[in-house]
Amino acid sequence: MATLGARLRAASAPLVLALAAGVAGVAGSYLVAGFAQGFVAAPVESALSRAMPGVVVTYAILVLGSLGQQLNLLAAVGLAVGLFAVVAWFALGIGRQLAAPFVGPALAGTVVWGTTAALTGDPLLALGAAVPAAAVLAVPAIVSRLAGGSADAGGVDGERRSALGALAGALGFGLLAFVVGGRSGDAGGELEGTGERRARTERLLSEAREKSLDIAGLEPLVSDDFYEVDINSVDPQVDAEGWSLRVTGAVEAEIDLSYGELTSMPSESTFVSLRCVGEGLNGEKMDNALWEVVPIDDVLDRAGLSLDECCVMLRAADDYYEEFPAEALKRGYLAYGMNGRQLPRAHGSPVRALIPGHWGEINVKWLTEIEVLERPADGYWEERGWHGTGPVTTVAKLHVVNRLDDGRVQVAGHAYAGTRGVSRVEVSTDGGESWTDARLSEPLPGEDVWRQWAHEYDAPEGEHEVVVRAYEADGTRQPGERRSPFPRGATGWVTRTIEP
Ligand SMILES: Nc1nc2c(c(=O)[nH]1)N[C@H]1C(S)=C(S)[C@@H](COP(=O)(O)O)O[C@H]1N2
Ligand SMILES: [Mo]
Repeated sequence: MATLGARLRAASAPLVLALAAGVAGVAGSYLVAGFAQGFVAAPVESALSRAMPGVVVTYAILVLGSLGQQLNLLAAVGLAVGLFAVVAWFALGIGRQLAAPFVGPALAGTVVWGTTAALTGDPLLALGAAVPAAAVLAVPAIVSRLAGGSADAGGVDGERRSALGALAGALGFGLLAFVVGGRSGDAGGELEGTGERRARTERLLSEAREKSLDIAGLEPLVSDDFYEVDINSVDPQVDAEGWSLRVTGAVEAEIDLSYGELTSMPSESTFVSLRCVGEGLNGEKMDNALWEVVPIDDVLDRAGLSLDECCVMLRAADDYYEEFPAEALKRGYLAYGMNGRQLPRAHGSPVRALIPGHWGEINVKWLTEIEVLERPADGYWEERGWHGTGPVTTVAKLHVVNRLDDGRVQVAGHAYAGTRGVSRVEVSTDGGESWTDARLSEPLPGEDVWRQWAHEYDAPEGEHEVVVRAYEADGTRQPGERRSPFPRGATGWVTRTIEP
């Protein structure tokens, strides 16, 4: 008579095997697809983030930051493994009923293939999930064949051993897939263009290098590492050849502009800074780049369109959408180059919108459609409670504290006021009692560009508090009132306690 323990062990074998198949299926999908749309966890993750209530997403953004998105991706991978495991478990059961050892694996493989193909829309890459899942399930049958056909060669323990072996193998395969599948093809390629354009971007980029303050740890005026904010973990991959921008809705005649048409129009190289409405007061989601752009007004003019309605809805290949006043769009750009190269995939390749002076969220990446609306509507983030379609607030950030060799303290950061421009930054080293002007980097050309500031001072005895605040071009001082990022962007003066 089998003991209870043995029975439990017998029952656990198919579960372990099913789990192994789930792991192998997800790993195989990643191995063939990489971190792209064909990876089975991608559509699951995107569905998860869309289904999440606005308050949860907002909490995740404000409290967890980018960790929130990583957790979401982890949950999606777990769900995909679980889904495949359930499929495998049922298929194994059916195979057992029929006493046909290879029916279960074949059935599971077919269902995993169908599910993955349906989720990702890629039947060929879906084989990458189906084959490893089926192969893992076939392991015990193969082992028992090799052991001379006697199904209970190893008995209950043998079955459990081979299930555990399959799980170990699947985890090893997962590790391999993680290493091999983690390729990145994200950098923007060479930007085609005349020598004149290349010379122009080179000149502007070197101007930015020369004007950057030489301070250890301070990001230069053209960001080395431009922040990314996306509603999905996996960025869409939009082919420039097949891309076009449609202007639809309340227009006399629709526009359909191809990539070739756009890039053959006269372009400009312009510095534009971006900042995310969801970042903390002294957060790091604020950056600057040199963009290759065509003014949206030129595109509308060419089509004989005058935008007379109130608003526009911009739509993108990742199903993102944002609505804002048509007036802001008319002063905006279509960007297809970044820092002298093609727009990288992560920043919206092949074409994104740039709306000077406005929060990042309406700078729609992977842009596919501009719909002209007769009345206001809510965008993706506004449906989740944010109000991030307006102009940015003014801020001076404090990101660098250096001890100089001569014993002085050096503090530095970036200041940004959108199209209002930064004219001055003041620093206090006594918690706001007295103020001194900071040094500023020379302004870069452009209507919407940040500046760097720096200040050196003799460290007082003991702990002290440094406060920074910016002034706009017209002399307006940055408001001191503290406000959380939610829902319309953080305000207040950045304060930092410096230890002796
Ligand atoms: N299609 C699309 N566009 C998008 C987003 C997105 O998730 N999808 N995120 C927006 C947000 S919230 C910000 S702050 C900026 C960030 O641009 P970046 O990733 O190039 O820094 O892109 C905006 N455009
Ligand atoms: Mo954002």
